[in-house]
Amino acid sequence: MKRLSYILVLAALCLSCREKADIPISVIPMPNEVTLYKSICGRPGNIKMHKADIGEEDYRIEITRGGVHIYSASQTGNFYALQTLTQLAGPNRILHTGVIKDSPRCPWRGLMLDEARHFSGTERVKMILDEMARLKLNRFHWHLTDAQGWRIEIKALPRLTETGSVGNHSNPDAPAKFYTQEQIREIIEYAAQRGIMVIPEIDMPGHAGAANRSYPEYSGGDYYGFTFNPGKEETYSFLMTILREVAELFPAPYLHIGGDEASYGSSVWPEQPEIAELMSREHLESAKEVEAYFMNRMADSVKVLGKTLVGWDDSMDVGLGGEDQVIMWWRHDRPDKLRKLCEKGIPTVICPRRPLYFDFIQDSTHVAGREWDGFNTLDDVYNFPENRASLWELDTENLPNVMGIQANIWTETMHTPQRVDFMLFPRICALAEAAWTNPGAKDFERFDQALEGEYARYDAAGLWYFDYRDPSHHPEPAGPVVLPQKPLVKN
Ligand code: TNX
Repeated sequence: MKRLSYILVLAALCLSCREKADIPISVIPMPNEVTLYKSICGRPGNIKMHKADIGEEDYRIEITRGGVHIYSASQTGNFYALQTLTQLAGPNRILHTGVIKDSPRCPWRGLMLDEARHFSGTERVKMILDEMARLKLNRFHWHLTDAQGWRIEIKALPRLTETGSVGNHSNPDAPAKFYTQEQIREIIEYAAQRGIMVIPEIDMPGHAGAANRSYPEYSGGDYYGFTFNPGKEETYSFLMTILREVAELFPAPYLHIGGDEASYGSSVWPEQPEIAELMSREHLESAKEVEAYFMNRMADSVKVLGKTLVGWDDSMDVGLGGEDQVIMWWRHDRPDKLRKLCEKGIPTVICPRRPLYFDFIQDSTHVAGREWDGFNTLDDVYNFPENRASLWELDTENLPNVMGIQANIWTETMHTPQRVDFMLFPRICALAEAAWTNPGAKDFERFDQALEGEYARYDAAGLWYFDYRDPSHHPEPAGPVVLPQKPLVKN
């Protein structure tokens, strides 16, 4: 009799362990499968790691009354499990028992930082990498060269940094700022420890102004020195010298060579003697065909260096976009291009201006930043890409062909660190959930609540973020709103 009642009590206890808990989950991005029970883990510090035959970035956590078991295949999976666990336990370090099974929606969860317009520097980049890692973002795309500045040391071509790193978008005479190769190695290592790959971008044939200031002999002849000269053989050797050093420095299998907006400078190409000669020799009829010739030669160079080419979607218009290349689709007003990429199954990273350009403002009261038929609010980023499926006539069946989702921080209007923070936080959280969490597990209300923890952390760290529910809490950073030197065309 005694024994029977003992068993009954035990069974009742067990049932209560299995009773599901309806508690808010404070993890960002929301894990894809979560079951939590009412009972509490008595020893949350007792964590055991196990090897499991699952995806590189996947993980499983089993929380029992006696401790925690983490299953993963790699250091990254293990790191992600620990991120989830820490956020789940919260400041009170309380864990409910249960099981979390998680794996990312997209393999490429990226953030791009433009260092050319305004330079961030090692400490700021490390801070951004820390925030990315916490949110399981895994690709840091580094826009290192543009018209306003050349920010990467190339040992064989010292003038690129001696001359090209002087100036920024607000002040052409601002002191030289660039990364030495040693600093770059340090950042790559810092990122790798956090599961983040660093992808360098050397933009060409346009956005080449800083390089052309340093070595004017390779300039394409347009007024702003915006393009390289595709008519000179020496230009190709010059660019190969740069790309060879970049390819050796960065372990990533990808090399981004830009390819955007060449038309801003290429209309004068046919008037340049070497380019006119190239055109007649190669039977090229227009600047566009010259651009195609240039991009295809550079694509061969990237291949010779053993890397996979990444290019902006403009490069599709000049013949790039093969199965062995990655296209970054940014022109949100050209959904036909995205449909084509999806249909052909070309590896694609989607980073459309709306809603994934973080230089766009996020509230109607803000003034310093871009707009285009509206602006990029937190929930617009959060609900991406499902919120664009019908506008772009995108068959969501084809979305699995999209390898990644990325947001881009263009820094023309971000002349202080505070402005970068303001444009980045908390939209980076919405980006992370859009890229990681399957649509069925997403819920803006839950996310909004989970942000409370992030706001507290930002406050403690002195990060200037935008809280849409209380815009006056952190007003848009004042200070001279620096207008672009050239009017911002609708690019
Ligand atoms: C377009 S996106 C650009 C950038 C600008 C950005 C400003 C792309 C490939 N080119 O050069 O910084 O717009 O939003």
